[in-house]
Amino acid sequence: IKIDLIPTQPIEGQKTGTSGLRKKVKIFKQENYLANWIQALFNSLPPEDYKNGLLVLGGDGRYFNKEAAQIIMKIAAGNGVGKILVGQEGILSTPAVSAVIRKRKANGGFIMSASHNPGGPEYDWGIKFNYSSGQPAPESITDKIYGNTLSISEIKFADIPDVDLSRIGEIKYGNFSVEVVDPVSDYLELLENVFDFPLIKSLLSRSDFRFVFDAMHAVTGAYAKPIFVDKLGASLDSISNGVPLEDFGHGHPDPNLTYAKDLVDLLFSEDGPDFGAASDGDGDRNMILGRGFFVTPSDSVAIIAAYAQEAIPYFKNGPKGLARSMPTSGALDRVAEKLNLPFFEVPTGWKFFGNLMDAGKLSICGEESFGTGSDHIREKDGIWAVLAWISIIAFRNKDKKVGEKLTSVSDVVKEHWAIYGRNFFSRYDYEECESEGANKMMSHLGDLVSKSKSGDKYGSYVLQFADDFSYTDPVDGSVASKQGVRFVFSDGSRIIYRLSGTGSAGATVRIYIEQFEPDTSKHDVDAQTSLKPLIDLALSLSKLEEFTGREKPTVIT
Ligand code: VG1
Ligand code: CO
Repeated sequence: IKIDLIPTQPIEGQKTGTSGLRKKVKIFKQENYLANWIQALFNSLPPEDYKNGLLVLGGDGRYFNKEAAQIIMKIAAGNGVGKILVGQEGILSTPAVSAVIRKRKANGGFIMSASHNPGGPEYDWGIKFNYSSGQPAPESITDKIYGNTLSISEIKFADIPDVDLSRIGEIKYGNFSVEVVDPVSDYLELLENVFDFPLIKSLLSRSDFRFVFDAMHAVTGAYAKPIFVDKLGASLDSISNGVPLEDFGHGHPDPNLTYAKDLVDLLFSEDGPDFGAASDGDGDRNMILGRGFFVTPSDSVAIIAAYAQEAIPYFKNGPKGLARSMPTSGALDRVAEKLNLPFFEVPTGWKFFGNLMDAGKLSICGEESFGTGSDHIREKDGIWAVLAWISIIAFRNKDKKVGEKLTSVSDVVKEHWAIYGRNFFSRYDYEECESEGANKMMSHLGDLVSKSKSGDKYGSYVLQFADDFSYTDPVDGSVASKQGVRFVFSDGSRIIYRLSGTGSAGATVRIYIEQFEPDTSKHDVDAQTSLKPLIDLALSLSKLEEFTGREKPTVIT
């Protein structure tokens, strides 16, 4: 094939954040914006990692993906990639990309998504590169890519026609080829090996159990029917917003109490379903709801870990180790302790779990940000989390006859609290603040940290320590510093502050608040009520209102 060498110039600001490069669509549409980044990526990889190699390509179906897919395929071919495996119509969820990379032994893959950020011409687009074991590229690679975006001078475009992504099959262009694959089959096959599908089916097909799944018009729309309905016996009307749309139906595809309001209202309505779940733009997040009950993601991963060995065949020998991101509550720590398992606390972002999994030290992990997953792949996995919960509920009810009272989601969670204690947790997000104010607030907090000492009194709380979290990867020794300011008190309560690394405009401040309560009689209190004193302390310590002008958070989870 003929390769055109197109001259270009560096473009500022192409640094990747917590999860890939995310910007407004308008920015990505600037001439060579995406092409520069893709070429910079090839300039950063060792040639043996892609020359004549296999790369996977897919995305969440958002606006601009189709155009972007053509650009990526042409540059890949121009740089000597042998073959691209792409989901039909460019669709592959983030967990599916990870699964396909692993199953097909690909060198890596591209995910076209800005995850839970809204899509459409006025909103966001994003791209992420995953490596050969299916994990998000480590910072050593993304830093190199950024460096190369600042010195790039030429893009290698293969002169091939646009590829028809609507039809499954392989198309050859000289020594380059594109294979269009079904986005669901490899991923589904993997899930069938992880879970006990007949057990799940036994619950989903019960007449006295009602399941609902909200795909939020995002990528899991492509997976929900084949998996929940066709394979597992859920009824077709249990799926809502099940068609992926380029703008997610004007929605904000983030499965939380604010943005998945319809689902929440349904579960909290009289005679609502027994189980509700939702997933985000690219299918890696999940929200789990019972009737009238919200499972916090921090509790969710702890409960999945506690039940894994009994309810999920993949873990029949017990999980190898557990891990959570730093701001995630300590509920999982208690399970690790009880099961006597290795335990890790990593910075925010899934990329930090991959090394531990590759080294055989970690099986189940999660983040408070509605991310839960395991070492079956190297990404968090929304549908996996839903199936894990259904497995738990099915396991608890497998011998019950119709008419007998079923053990519910809230029963499972409350029993867990009774055994382990409850880690009350909440996160306050202040989206799109002025960067200047947010940065000043963080440096004010940095000052507080450097002046603080153990034993200091903050109202009724006594400080154990305060720091800016730093992580040394136990596998490769790499260090990630400045990962969030935390104040940890003598009773185990924590206040954590971070700036988001996934936004596309301004700065998003996140405040995480946690307090442990061993006393069962206090477990039924609403988290906001129980955490009120600590939340007030978090707001006054940071002088948030003074620095950002915000009186109220955009999102509370
Ligand atoms: C957020 C979450 C983080 C998550 C990341 C990617 O990052 O806090 O836990 O891993 O999004 O999730 P930040 O830097 O904005 O806090 V996703 O669904 O966008 O892949
Ligand atoms: Co996501």
